[in-house]
Amino acid sequence: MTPNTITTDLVKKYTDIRKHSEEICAPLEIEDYVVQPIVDVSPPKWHLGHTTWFFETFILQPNFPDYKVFDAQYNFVFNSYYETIGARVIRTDRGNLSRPSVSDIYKYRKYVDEHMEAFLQSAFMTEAVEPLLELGLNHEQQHQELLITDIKYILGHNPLFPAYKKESTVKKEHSEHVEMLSFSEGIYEIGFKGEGFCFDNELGRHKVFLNDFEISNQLVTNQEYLQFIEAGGYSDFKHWHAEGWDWVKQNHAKSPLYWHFIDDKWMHYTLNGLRELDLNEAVCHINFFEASAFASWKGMRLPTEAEWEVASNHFNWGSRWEWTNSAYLPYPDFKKEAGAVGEYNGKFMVNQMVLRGASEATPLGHSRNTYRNFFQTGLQWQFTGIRLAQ
Ligand code: AVJ
Ligand code: FE
Repeated sequence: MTPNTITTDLVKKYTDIRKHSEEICAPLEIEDYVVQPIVDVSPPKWHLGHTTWFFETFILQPNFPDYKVFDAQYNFVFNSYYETIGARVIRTDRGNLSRPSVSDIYKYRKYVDEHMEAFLQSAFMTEAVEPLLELGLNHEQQHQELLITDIKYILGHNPLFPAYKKESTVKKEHSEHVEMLSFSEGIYEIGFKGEGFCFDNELGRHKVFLNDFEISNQLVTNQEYLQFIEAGGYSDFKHWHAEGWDWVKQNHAKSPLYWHFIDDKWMHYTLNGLRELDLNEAVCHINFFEASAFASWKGMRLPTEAEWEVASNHFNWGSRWEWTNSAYLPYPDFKKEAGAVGEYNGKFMVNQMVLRGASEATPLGHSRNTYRNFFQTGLQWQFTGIRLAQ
């Protein structure tokens, strides 16, 4: 490839990924862009601004001479958690800001995109900037998934249960054949290897010892989860962690998020609106406590992230993020990068659990079997599911 086609490919990759975030928001009404019903959910307009701020702050400002920021006040509004970059609006206030308006934020995106396109075609786009550009694009893709989960929460907690989009015509495939896959004890290697992008938390590749284990080739279905509910799973402390049982009691938890028992039927909110629960579909929107309690009730357990990664070439994955029983910790060789981007993943390596796989909300091309997602134990709003091991 000539330098010119490399540049054209880069610009195309940039514009395609940036456009996709706006496509996700296209079905929204203006009011949908602004609300923050819980602290974990960010207003869609905030995601659109924050991802733009990321390119402006980490690429254009340090690398494109004479670049002028779109609005100097936006740093305070769209900095998520970078102490290196300075003060920011507290997270719980993201939904209290009627300004910048949605239309201002779309103007901000356009301004930054025009400058990014010029930058990518300039001599300032050197090899040294490539990792940051990759990080910026992968960051945008992470927020595309968050946009979908947050939009679902916003619409799914509105008493009108509005649909985000019309029913898709794609038939869901249910495979019936459930099997426990066996693996022998031994030394295996996990962690990212090869070409292409990975996040710092997937490095370095290292050896792990695993005992004999079995892991299911299928995710737990709504039907199986319903059996747990009907067997009194939410009213018997014995399958729950202490913190999990506290969560059940404090929240009067009785079912996964978005489930509603209406007129003697289990319904659930989907992106197409309120629908009857499909019993053959993989259970979704359960937190780590629920996943663990279900596994315990079954007399099984959740896989560790190493078991999951070693086994992952032998089953289909990608429709749900799968809770593992591994704490989100640095790999033995983990190195925190210098500067603000060192805050990207490393500082969250406490009090969270690892999820493996991907989900129906994950953008195409943004999954790998070494990808380490992570969330706190009580959170249900991501597209999470359960795979059993023993
Ligand atoms: C990896 C999904 C837990 O939600 O904070 C977004 C992704 N990192 N911006 C998160 C992320 C920086 C991250 N998760
Ligand atoms: Fe972010």
